[in-house]
Amino acid sequence: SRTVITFGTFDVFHIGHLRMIERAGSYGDRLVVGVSADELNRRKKDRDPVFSEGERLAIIAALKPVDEVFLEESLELKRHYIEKYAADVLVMGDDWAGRFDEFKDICEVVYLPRTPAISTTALIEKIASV
Ligand code: C2G
Repeated sequence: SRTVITFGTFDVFHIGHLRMIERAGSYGDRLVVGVSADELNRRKKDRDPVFSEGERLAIIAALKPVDEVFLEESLELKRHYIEKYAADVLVMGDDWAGRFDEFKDICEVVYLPRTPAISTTALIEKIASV
């Protein structure tokens, strides 16, 4: 059996997130998703997520292709998470292309193209302008 791992914030869940999770799942038969913690977002982004980590985690856990979820507490723990969940494949959006090549010694690393023209930031702007 093949385990796939992917990571994301998945804030204001949208079709681009769903497509990524579905495509990630197709690379194996067990899909594990690391949902980035509020504290991790606070460190790497200019705004706090709209939905809390508990809410984002609950949404991802309820998706059909997802077998297991956990909170991603730090970007530096990727190797640890890959090993802990015995992932055979790491799937990431191509906005991260090349950034996780260092893990090719323990798993396959795949970058998939993002769904064009949709993002959480664009959605927030669209809603704010209604
Ligand atoms: N995504 C996509 N198409 C979009 C928007 C997002 O395919 N239009 C994908 C991203 O490429 C990513 C996943 O959906 O694979 C989650 O996106 P984000 O929540 O933006 O993830 P990010 O904040 O980049 O978190 O450890 C890495 C981080 O946790 C990744």
